[in-house]
Amino acid sequence: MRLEAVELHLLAIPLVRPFETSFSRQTGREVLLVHLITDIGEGWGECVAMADPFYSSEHVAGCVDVITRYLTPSLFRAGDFTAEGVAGLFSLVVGHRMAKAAVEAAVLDAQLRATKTSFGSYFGAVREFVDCGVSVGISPTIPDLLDEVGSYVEQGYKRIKLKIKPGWDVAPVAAVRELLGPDGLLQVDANTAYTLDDLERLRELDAFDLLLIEQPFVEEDIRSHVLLAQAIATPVCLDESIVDTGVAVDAIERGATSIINIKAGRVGGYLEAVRLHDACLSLGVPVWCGGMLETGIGRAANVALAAMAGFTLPGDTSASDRYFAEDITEPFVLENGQLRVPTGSGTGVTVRTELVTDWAVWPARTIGPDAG
Ligand code: SMG
Ligand code: MG
Repeated sequence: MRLEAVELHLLAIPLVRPFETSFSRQTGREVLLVHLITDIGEGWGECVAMADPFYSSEHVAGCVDVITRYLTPSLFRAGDFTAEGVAGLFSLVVGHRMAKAAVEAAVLDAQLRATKTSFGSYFGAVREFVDCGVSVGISPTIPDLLDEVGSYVEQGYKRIKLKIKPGWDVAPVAAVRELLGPDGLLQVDANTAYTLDDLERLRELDAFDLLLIEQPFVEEDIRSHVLLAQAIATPVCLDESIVDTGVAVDAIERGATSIINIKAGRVGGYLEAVRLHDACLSLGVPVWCGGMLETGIGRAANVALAAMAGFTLPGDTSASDRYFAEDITEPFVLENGQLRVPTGSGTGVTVRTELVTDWAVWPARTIGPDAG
């Protein structure tokens, strides 16, 4: 395909309830969308970067800059390109994986719409529905937390993930384990809030039969995760640390992680996410699909990814109404704790352009051939 223009849209969407993690409390989702216009048709990609660089080093304003000054110009320079060639065209830019992933997703959407192929069939999806978990933020009190978890259980979610941090760990986990009973699937995510000094505290979590503990230590610190994995019974799962397939295989071989959270944005795109999935499958390492409070655009692609064979654990692929009263595509609705994998061309969802305009933080920015 040949690029004609890239339009960037920045939206602010209110959340139905605040989402608190070990690093921030969010009341809205500021989300960057990439709308690609090419000679074979159009595509949309969602950028998972947050407004602030607190989850990882990327943030929305940085992605806007990198997409405008580097990534889009490299597509114009390429002339004729395919989704499979995008990562190579972007390789001169170090890092900035979330920015790269958003553009690559838009290219893939345009390409697959033109060839009438769904993301699911392109990825090699093996299921029509995916099991859904839900990520539950830090609550003001344990009764508030139990109310929230109880409502998700009622809605049918198959797995609960609790955000934890020092001072909000053993007590909430114990209370939720009691609520769920011994068979309820439960896991925790620390978003790097601990150090090895907390090892004894983290070992106390072994009493609650958790599926996994996600990213207790800073992303660069693989060694401490190895030591923790040797010292506790709960499986360690890396999220932030896993920036590509090579890092994942290394972390697995060193014993730092025995389960992987796959987020396409964090690893630089859906094509790298598929490679990571394939590597984990061949190593016998279970994977699950992470989430970044996506709108319907990113959620559709995530659900298609999660339909691949190696995604054997429920993902953070919640229904649209977990975060948003209204989605910018047709909403994803839970059916028996599952989401249906879209089968239409590309992501299979339609962007409600009137909402893109209504929720815009600034007017759409068009990047043409003379940028960069
Ligand atoms: O999309 O349901 C979702 C969010 C799931 O907890 C979630 N994501 O570390 O896994 C994670 C976090 C990152 C975003 S927190 C603002
Ligand atoms: Mg995480």
